[in-house]
Amino acid sequence: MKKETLAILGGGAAFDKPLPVGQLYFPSWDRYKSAMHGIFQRKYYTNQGPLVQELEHKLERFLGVKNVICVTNGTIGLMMASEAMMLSGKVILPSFTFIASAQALAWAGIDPVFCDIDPNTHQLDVDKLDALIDNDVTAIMGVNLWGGACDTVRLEKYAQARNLKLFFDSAQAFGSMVGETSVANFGSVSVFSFHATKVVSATEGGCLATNDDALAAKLRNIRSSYGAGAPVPVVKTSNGRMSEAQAAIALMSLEDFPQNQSKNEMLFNKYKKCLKDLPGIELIHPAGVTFSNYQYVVCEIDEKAFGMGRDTLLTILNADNIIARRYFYPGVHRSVGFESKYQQDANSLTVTEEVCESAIQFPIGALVDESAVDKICGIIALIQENSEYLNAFLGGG
Ligand code: T4K
Repeated sequence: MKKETLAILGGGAAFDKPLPVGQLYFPSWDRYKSAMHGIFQRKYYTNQGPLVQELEHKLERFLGVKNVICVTNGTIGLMMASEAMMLSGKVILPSFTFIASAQALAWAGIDPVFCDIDPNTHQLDVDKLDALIDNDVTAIMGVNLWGGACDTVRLEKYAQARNLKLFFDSAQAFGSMVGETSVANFGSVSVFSFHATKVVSATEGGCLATNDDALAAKLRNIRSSYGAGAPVPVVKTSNGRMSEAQAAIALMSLEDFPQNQSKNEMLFNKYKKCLKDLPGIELIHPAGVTFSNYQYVVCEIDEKAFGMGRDTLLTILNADNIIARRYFYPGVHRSVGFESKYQQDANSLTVTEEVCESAIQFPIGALVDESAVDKICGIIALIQENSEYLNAFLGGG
């Protein structure tokens, strides 16, 4: 391949349509029509309808937990968890996460305290917690990233020993397992996202999974629905109800999870093989799990060894319709609403700062196949071979 074939240098885009990073599950039109037909026949759109109930039961079995509470999206799930657990004061979480993790705490009136991450796994670094603990810290929110998990077992012991509450943002870890059990079985509650980009999709959606019946009863009341069961006194309620249309898609997506997971695993391994000899680009493996949804192909770009910075690479790939993304940038501690308050944390978040500048996520999921991965990796190699020229062309580094 010659450098002139790159779209940024005037060649045609490598892909006719944008190739995104998300799973983007679409069932066949016939399956979709038949699911919608059922909803139309029942004349029942929302409020703990039969499809939501079926989904909750199936998820309880799939995740191996006593209670699943389906909700409109993962963010509201995190907000509801913060309220139901009666969190107060400060809660520790990583800054290297989607902003919704911290925003949910802010909505519940909590002060987020940001912890650094492990450079090899990108997961919360348990060794850095001690320095952040004071009398105002009441809980830890672990975030299970990249289809992997933070050190859930160690975190449970750590929280228990200090009488801290513990819960998990598992938005990116649906289906992933720690030892013999799903990630849902750690902490008081685990929150999953069923956003369209996630391995199981309800277009928008999410769920909370907990083995604590009293907490589940509270969560159902906070969500507000006919499925709330016996009323439990809760100060704040919300509308987190999942609609029947969302549940219909989620049921199909859950049924197809095994095929989608194994295709993702195959594509992940293809990326691994194709990128292994390229200097300066390191693939991050889903950490801390015995089984992963393999829905995230995340690499770190070492600017010196690769010959080009992450952002320049991103610009060139995007021109070719390879819609790689720089999740997460900036770190939450540098985002609007948190930056002035948490400026001081930058010094203690050295790994987070580095990874925010070097991490890049590549396309995987329903719209990607083996030949697309070959093509993407070929283009990355071509970019590297011509990094000096391209840097000069784009005036970057
Ligand atoms: N905690 C963590 C750790 C999370 O990762 C998330 C969500 C949450 C909490 C909160 O859960 P939710 O409240 O979202 O359920 C995306 C997703 O919106 C978000 O769900 C996800 N994490 C986050 C990491 O990424 P955006 O704004 O970057 O995504 P967006 O809409 O730009 O889509 C990504 C790519 O997919 C684009 O190239 C466009 C393409 N796309 C997207 C959709 C929805 C399509 O081609 N078709 C589509 O239908 O946030």
